[in-house]
Amino acid sequence: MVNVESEPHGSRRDREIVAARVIVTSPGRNFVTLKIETRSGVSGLGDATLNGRELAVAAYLEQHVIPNLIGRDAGRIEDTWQFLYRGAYWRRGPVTMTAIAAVDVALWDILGKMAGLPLYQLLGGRSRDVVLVYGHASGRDIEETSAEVGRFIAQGYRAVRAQCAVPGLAKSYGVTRMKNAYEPAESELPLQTVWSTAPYLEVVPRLFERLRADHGREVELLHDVHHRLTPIEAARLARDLEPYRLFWLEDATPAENPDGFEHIRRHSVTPLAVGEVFNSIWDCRALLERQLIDYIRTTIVHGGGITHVRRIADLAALHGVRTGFHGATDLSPVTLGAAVHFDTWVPNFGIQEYMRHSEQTDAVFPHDYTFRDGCLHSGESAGHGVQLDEKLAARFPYSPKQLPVARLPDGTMWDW
Ligand code: CS2
Ligand code: MG
Repeated sequence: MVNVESEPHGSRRDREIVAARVIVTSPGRNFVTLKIETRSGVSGLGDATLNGRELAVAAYLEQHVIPNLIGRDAGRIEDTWQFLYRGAYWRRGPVTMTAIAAVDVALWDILGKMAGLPLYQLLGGRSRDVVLVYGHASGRDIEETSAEVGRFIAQGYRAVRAQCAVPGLAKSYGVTRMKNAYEPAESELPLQTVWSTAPYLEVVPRLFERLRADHGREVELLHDVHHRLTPIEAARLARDLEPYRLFWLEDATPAENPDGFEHIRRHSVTPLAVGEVFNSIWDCRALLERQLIDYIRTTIVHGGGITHVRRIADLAALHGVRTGFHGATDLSPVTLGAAVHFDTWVPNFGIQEYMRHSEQTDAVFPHDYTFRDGCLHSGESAGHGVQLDEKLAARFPYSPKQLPVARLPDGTMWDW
């Protein structure tokens, strides 16, 4: 029988969860954070941000999760995960799995702080010293986009995602004139945008032809289709992009239909990335086991936390698939901090998305990860190394926002 009073990371009494609360703040954009406090005074943070559905997750945590946490042993991370997953009955889905993720990450943070170890060490230690990242370049035309890619290369990025405006469309996914990162949730009700595939399929190959001509073949180039093509259109684009050696083509076609990726694989060797909208290993399974993709993007905040995403990464590794975590600015620095530790450990690491948060966001979420020479470096603080300045957070009240929707020119509802 284990003497629980002498365990290395405090006693059972020290680890008892005595309080948990949801903090919603909007330093430039909405974030939802769960803070779990133990009797020892050690607390942990988990990100619970789901862009456009923030209050749904906050309510799920406050109404259905937090009452079940009080009195639990914060050290029983796996059992808490199983309780929240199996005990929900209505399992999976983005709201449920984001809520579970927030609890999971907060408990891993507490464990690290109690053990005095950084999260990557709790997972098994360093597999690498630095974490390769990619930045987001965009432009209103090919010329401007290429200049933006050059700016990222000049900042030391070794990998850059490139998105350019689609001729004839008023708004294009991923294209922003904002100084900071692209923020798609810009209105209380969904902005209605128009999408047209034909001009898109024409401009993208020309964009990457120009990028290779301007910047050579060494820099890693990525592109996000954002779910907008049919399988055969995606196959055509992947084939047309082959001469420009992309690091990956992302969300080429809606991934609820894994068979669609058979078409792409039949016509092209352009590497494929999918998964930011997935929230469990069951969403990923077919694509991984049939090796229909090359990078899995399902990340900690929407994929059930470290405990579950670790299982997804292991399944991916069995099939030669690497991680490529989603890292948009609508995932808080708490997720980025936890992700950099995970990326530092995970054997089958691929790349980490790094859309820089605003200075306002970074002030609310002080952290110890750093960017240098195209890579992120995890800090050595215990836990995931991200804090929350609650006093400052309180100065930024929630502001309801939703993601846009897209229709074809004839009004047909499409995928944004
Ligand atoms: C995008 C995201 O970063 C990406 O790959 O797909 O910016 C996505 O549009 C947002 O996270 C949606 O909230
Ligand atoms: Mg994406």
